[in-house]
Amino acid sequence: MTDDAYAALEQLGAAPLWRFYGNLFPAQPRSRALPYRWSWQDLRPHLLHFSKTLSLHEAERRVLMLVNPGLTDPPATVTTLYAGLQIILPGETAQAHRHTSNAFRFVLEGEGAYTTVNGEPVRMAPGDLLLTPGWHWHDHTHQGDAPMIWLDALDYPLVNALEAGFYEQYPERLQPLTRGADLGSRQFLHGRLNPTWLTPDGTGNSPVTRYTWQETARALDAIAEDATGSEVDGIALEYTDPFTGGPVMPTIGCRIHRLRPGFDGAGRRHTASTVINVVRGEGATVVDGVRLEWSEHDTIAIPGWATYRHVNASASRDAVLFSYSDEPVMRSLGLYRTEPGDPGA
Ligand code: 1HN
Repeated sequence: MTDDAYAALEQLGAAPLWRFYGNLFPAQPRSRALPYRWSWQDLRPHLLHFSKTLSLHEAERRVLMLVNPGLTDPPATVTTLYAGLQIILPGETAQAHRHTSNAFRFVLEGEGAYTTVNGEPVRMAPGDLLLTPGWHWHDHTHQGDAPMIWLDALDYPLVNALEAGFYEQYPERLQPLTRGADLGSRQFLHGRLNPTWLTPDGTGNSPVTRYTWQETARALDAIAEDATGSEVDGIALEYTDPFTGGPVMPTIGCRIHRLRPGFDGAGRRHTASTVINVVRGEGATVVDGVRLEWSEHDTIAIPGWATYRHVNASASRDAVLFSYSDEPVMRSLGLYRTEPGDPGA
């Protein structure tokens, strides 16, 4: 065919498959996301700067988005997921709203703030994981005496790609408190003794509003001496929905990893895209030949199908990583694949 013949097709809203085939059906996924590290030490002063110069009446949320250099429009951290750093000052409140995206917070610094989720005040302390399932009203209140900083995670890149994003602002700044503090967490505290009067809400979100660091640390400590762990991910525990034993959200799975002193992990890749925040320690994650050195509260992007391995740089101290990924999406759609590999470098 001549070029004219191709031009005629375009006018008719048609295209020759043979010119697109390789891109539409690559032999394996090629993520647009890049391996990347966001430095806590470099970003924290900017958060503090904006906390002094921008009020929470000017900005609905005071958040620095962690934008992957390969995913700037629309901004995302990995292809399906977002991460941001949020700061709130003593005495401040952040306007109530809700969206269909599922969200969670992982607390990095400070105490004395709470998020209200559908009427329940959920308290925040460093290392806590707080869930804000889709379409739940949420607002933040800080009653402590120092800035409070947390990592926000949302699945909006996925939800927007699926064109399922809805958003609504609450008619008042804050919603009324209608439930006991941390009730969703207290009701399932044991994890193996569930309230008989409650049933799952059908969304695939865990009913636990707050997974406290205290409980997480206790779970890690209980097996500190003799757990085998994974040669790739270290002693990795998955936060679970007590009703199902499955991931905490339909779109996002969360884990805590302890890498023993000197841990020198094996390499692996999977179709799930992953974001990591460093709870403590120093080390490196090698991703497709790129060495990402990390220390406390740095954030790391591991694109889907990128090969990675973790290293704890210390011979005497643990490293602890918090991770989240879209693995539940991949699994529920039958798209989860994994294999061992060597990331090089
Ligand atoms: C959001 O609702 C919060 O509620 C934080 O604190 C970050 C980023 C994108 C869209 C919604 C929050 C967000 C967000």
